[in-house]
Amino acid sequence: MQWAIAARLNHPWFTSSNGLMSLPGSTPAHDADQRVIQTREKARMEAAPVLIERREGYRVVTLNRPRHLNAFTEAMHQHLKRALAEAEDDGDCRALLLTGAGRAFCAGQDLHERVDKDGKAIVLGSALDTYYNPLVRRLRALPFPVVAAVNGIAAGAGANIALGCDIVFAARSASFVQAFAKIGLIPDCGGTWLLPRLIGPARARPLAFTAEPLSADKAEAWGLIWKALDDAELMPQAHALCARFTAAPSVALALIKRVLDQSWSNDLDTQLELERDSQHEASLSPDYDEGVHAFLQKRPAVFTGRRAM
Ligand code: T3D
Repeated sequence: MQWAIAARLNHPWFTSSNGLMSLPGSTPAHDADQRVIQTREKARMEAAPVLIERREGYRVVTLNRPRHLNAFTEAMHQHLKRALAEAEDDGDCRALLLTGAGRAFCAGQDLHERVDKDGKAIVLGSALDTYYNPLVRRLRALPFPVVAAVNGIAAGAGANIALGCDIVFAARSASFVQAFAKIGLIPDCGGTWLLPRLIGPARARPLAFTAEPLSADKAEAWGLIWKALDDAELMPQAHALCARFTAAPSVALALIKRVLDQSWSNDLDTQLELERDSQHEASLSPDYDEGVHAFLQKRPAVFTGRRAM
């Protein structure tokens, strides 16, 4: 603790003449080793197409190809797939924050990977089955809220992956572009399903036909996203929401996600039956017992997020 304070105060113990931090008793050789490790770590972080940060009770996943506006490559898909699987397997993870590095959220498929060695555009058959469709399904199946913090432009698959998250915050400088028609494709990643349902066909059609950008403010006004925020507010608010979910009754939240998703294709009778069964499941969780007792005892509830014992 003392060391941390001294470091912050730029104590001579910790700051060598070259500006690198050194611990008491460290030698020039040790400093050089540290420098190599730091440089390697920095290079590894810069090269990783997806960054994962573990916070108390939730994870932050950052699409990390800023020079290419975080466009999706095969490698990025593989890293993202692993990041989501690890988050799902981590019993302590109760929310996930998805964002992009640099000035964009994601510009969709990296089009450099869509040209073959003869310079011809690659014909798309089952390509979506390999990465995009499983990705959208995986995001929907995660048993906790996925919060998108759309930090900049979200185009093509990038737009629809953001919109497929549970809660979408967007910076006021961000925009959503159904870029597909510009390159002779149709909206994918669930866009043709989600857009008419969220904003109606009268708005979905021109967005898809023209590929015109939709501002974050308009996206909020149209009910396409939860909130447009001042740029400086985006990450603090997204983190605050994820932190809040870490103290939430996670079993109920997982059920809410599933029941709301299934409502899209259920009639009322089927949905009522699903609500009955899911409510039964929720009531078996210790958090329900805690919630009721906390209310009756006029105190804040302390949820554990545990399943029934
Ligand atoms: O293929 C399948 O499996 C089917 C699935 C398809 C899903 C899809 O996502 S299809 C749609 C693919 N995405 C696009 O068509 C969007 C292409 N990008 C743009 O239209 C524009 O870049 C933006 C509107 C997103 C942003 O424009 P702007 O002016 O802010 O930036 P920029 O200058 O165009 O881009 C900056 C750099 O990122 C630039 O690189 P450079 O020239 O500086 O070396 C640009 O080439 C690169 N970049 C942007 N988007 C992509 C990209 N590189 C590869 N692929 C991209 N999608």
